[in-house]
Amino acid sequence: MRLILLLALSFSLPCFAQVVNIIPNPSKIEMKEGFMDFKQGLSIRTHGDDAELMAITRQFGNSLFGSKEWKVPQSKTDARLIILQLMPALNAKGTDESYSIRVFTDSVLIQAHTYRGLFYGCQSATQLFINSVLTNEIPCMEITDTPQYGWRGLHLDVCRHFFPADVVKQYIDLMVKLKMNVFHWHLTDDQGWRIEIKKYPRLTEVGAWCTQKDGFKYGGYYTQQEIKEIVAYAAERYITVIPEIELPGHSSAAIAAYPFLSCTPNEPKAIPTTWGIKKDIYCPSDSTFHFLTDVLDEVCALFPGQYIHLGGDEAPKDAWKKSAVAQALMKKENLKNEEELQHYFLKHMEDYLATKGKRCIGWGEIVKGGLSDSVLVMSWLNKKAGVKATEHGNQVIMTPRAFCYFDYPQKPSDKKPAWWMLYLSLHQVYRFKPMAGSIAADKRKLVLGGQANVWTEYITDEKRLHHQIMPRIAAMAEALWSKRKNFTNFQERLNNSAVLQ
Ligand code: TNX
Repeated sequence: MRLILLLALSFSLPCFAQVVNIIPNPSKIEMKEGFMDFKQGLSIRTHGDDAELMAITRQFGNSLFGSKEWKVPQSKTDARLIILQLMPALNAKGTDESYSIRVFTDSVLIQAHTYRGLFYGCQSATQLFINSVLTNEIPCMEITDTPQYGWRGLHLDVCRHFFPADVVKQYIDLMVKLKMNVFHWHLTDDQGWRIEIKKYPRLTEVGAWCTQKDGFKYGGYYTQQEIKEIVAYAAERYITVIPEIELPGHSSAAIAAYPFLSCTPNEPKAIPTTWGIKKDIYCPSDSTFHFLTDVLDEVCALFPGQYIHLGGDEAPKDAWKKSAVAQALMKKENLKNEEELQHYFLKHMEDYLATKGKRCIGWGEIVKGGLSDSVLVMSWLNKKAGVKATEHGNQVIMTPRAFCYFDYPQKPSDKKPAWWMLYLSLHQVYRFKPMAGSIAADKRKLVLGGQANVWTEYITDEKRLHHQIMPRIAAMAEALWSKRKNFTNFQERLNNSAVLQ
């Protein structure tokens, strides 16, 4: 019987997919003879007892034995062993994310060169076991796995609608299961400023709240303590958090709190309750630069990662055209137009970040007014800005909206919430290839990866958030991690996954 099953496994893809059910699909799976049955339970052992290994083991135990799907009775004597082993290698980089899993009849060996790799091995093993709880056995096999892209991001806009810290942690939990490693946290926008800045309390006293038509005060923000906790929570899970502090546009909330930031400080200011592109943007004045460097001081202290995202998208130049301050600065710095002024603005902040050892990210529009050498470009309208940036030698993240915008409806039967939105099917997300297109072969290494963006104009609560990301996030994870792709096979693994329900 087992022999027949094994033969079926080797020759039939759908059957294979159900037995070795891991998303994202590992690079290589070699089936071996025999089965490991774990009806008597499993027990995790480690080679070594240092703190990081222990933390990984603890998390592995929680995700496996703490899962509501796990109903295997535990026997102390006959439990099968899962062994975690770090295998440092001389040439392995700290960023190495690869791992291997070997399933023998009586034990499972998870090995990696780095803790990060070991952590990912544990994620795959969790899926392997939980998806086999009906039979309590898995075939012997050898999995070797390494990701295609090093940047596998997921973004969340907490400005248009606010999501409390525990929802953010659940979001991170989902990323963990799918081996995603960058959480891009969109913390400031027109409709809300969501990060406590001690030096400027009005940013959250005023800027985090808007008064809706019915008089209801809507909003919220994260205290610095909450932010520290989330950053640490993510770090324990090998996820880097990248904060986005938008400039010079999408800044109405900050301007409502501190009108001196606008080129028209005496005009009435309010936090908008409508969506779209707003014309009141930061004025390129000394006091704005001073404010922003103060803000970035606090931001840099909270986020240990290498990158800070400074926005740069959708900044209409109407206010600058009419502003004496902006025009005088253009003249002084010999800038030809307002796009060059935006470049100057961003470069000023980028240079400041560089003094703190940080690198700056900007949305695709920043290629318009001239590119600095070190800025990382996030190409969102399509891939053109990204391609242009690679020609200039800059690193890029591809996140074209036709593949990566999870605020778009999943299918025509979903209510279409806004005129600008296209449909984005599961299949379309799965087809996403960050490197495809007209990128010269020698520039391809500049494409670090991709990410899904979740703008929340129409995502009002946690339930809707879940609806928008599931299951497209699984397709994105596989698009970014796996070299072996097959949509039918992916759908089958997805439908049979107990871990991703
Ligand atoms: C464009 S993507 C925006 C956001 C909107 C989004 C809606 C980007 C850099 N800017 O401000 O929320 O479209 O899909």
